[in-house]
Amino acid sequence: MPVARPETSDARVIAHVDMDCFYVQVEQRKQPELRGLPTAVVQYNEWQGGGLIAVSYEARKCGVKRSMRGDEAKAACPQIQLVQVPVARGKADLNLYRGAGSEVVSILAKSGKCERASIDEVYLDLTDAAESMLADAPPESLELIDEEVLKSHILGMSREDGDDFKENVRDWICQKDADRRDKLLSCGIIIVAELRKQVLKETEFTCSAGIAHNKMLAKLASGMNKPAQQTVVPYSAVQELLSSLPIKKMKQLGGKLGTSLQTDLGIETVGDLLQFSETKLQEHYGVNTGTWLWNIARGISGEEVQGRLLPKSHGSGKTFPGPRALKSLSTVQHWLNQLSEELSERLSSDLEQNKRIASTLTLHASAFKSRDSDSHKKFPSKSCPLRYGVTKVQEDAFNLFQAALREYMGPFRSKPQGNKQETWRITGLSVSASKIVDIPSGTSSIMRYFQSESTVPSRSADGCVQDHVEMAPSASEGCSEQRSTETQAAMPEEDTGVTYTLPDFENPDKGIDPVSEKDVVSCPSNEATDVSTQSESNKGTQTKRIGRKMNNSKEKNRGMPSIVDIFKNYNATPPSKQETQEDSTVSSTSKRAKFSSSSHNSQVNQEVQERRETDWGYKTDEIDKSVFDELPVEIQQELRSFLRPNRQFNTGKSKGDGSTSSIAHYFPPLNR
Ligand code: TTP
Repeated sequence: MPVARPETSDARVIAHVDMDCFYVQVEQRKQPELRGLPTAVVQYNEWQGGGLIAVSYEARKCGVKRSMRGDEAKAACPQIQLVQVPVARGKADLNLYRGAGSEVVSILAKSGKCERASIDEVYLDLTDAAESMLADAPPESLELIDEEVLKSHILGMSREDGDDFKENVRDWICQKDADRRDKLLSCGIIIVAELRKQVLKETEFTCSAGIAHNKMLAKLASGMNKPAQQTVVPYSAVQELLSSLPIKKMKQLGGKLGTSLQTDLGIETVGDLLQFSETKLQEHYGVNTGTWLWNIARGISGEEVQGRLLPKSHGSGKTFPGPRALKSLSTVQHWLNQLSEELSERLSSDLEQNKRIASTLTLHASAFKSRDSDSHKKFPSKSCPLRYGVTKVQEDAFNLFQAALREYMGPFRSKPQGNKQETWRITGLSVSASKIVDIPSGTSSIMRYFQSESTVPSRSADGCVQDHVEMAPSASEGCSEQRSTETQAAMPEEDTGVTYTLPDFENPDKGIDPVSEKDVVSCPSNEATDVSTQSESNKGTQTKRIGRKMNNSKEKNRGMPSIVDIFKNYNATPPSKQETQEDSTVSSTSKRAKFSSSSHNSQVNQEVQERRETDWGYKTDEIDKSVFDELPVEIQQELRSFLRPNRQFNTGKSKGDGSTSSIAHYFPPLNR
């Protein structure tokens, strides 16, 4: 079925705000003597002066580029100031920059719906604010218009030499007979200029912005005039803008899809897509992608600004290019421990500051096989339920790695550690935490519980290892705060420390929900190394079941619910009576099989089912009863009242056989 097509008459006012040479500005605020000087932030390793990751506009004027190394930058601009990125755990520590990004977000968020898109980018939906301004104080009624507003670039407005440019801008903004869309944009221009001034005043950072009727156009516009400027895309200028925009410059068309459009359809600019009917595009690229392409050719995008001020996921990664590639399990484990430690730290502060918990841990790695013809095989990404606590994250990350490695090497090729024939090399590692949800209000003391690792029940969780297809359409858009630098990763002897190339996903259809793309492989995390063997033999099936040959006692321990599960339970849609009854009798394994067979289900259903599988799939006798007693008394009380509403889900359910199903049912009857 074709996707819904947004109205072309849509008159939203969307802004994309992008900080200018962000890391440089953060460093210059720390060391004001660097202001105005050509400056660059470099990775911490010393090789050839380190790779540049942010370059000031003064340095850019001297020909310095981000693709250069420190030594090259010095050759191009001898007076350049190179500042090293902060380092922790042998890798770049981006906390300083994350904090600075948050300062900006908190200022912008006051103006309307705000979406933090990456460490230094924000989308704003200013429609309400613009409509209010239009109703109360329309631009044409203003006596004074701020200089910053008058410096705006309005696409489609001619800039002839000798014109009084600012006067032209004033006329455009104040025109009485403009259509409503342009009038709303004029209000947007005034609001954004004011916001940018406020950001500068409060943080000392300059930023640039794009203002348009949708996110796609606003993002395109924000990069057109930098630094410290804003660009507007009136509805009437959209076609001209797209007709000259190289196809690869469009978000999500930088990769394979863009290449296919060039080679298969002979398309060079986004405007060239106009020659193809929607049906033709759908024939080539499928229904959703075809419609999406048809829409973008017309500047149509229905993507909403999400009200999200916090990152959607957390990630910690490092690359090991060239001779630095990792070649033994012990070095991989060392680095995974470092990355997991950083990730855990960030999860803890997210929990403490924002009362949010993440529920999925994912391992990505890039690798190659030196003696293999199959060296282009991708290293599979793996996910499992996230258990809080540094050592648990470390343990699970390493298990995921081993599972992925076995799959990567194939069942008969994996060589024991230390064997000279070992052929794998790891050039990038990252661990990330996703599916982050708010903890319901009124559970404040639970924070302390999470913070103290030692109090977390410490048994192995029921791991659910999954082939992970993607986290988000792009690292940046997904706001995982990791940056993709393929060029840097390709450099010899690079130890970037900062960046790690996440999977690149150009196909917009795949950007909807990673859950739907997963190839679920379930096994206890401590048996994750069995994954490859088992999954190989199950090729072609949607769901691979493995590692379930546990004896009874192991089976009992397996069900140890983490506190995260308890929260999930609370958040989950209550299952119907029938479903709950099924849960009490059907093992989670067989339910998985059932879920996997309903391939017609929608993505949403898959997600809900997946949640239920985790939330309601425990038999009472699978739950270690000591878990509740391990909790501090105050938490027990809190949890009791917290879980009480769930009791009613089970009313009417068969009881008395000792196998009633849900964790929620298990917890309330406490005698302490
Ligand atoms: P960008 O917004 O891409 O660039 P920028 O802010 O430095 O410069 P511009 O004014 O052109 O927008 O990236 C934001 C920050 O992210 C950047 O300052 C440093 C960091 N970064 C990396 O660490 N590695 C990368 O590959 C990129 C592109 C950015």
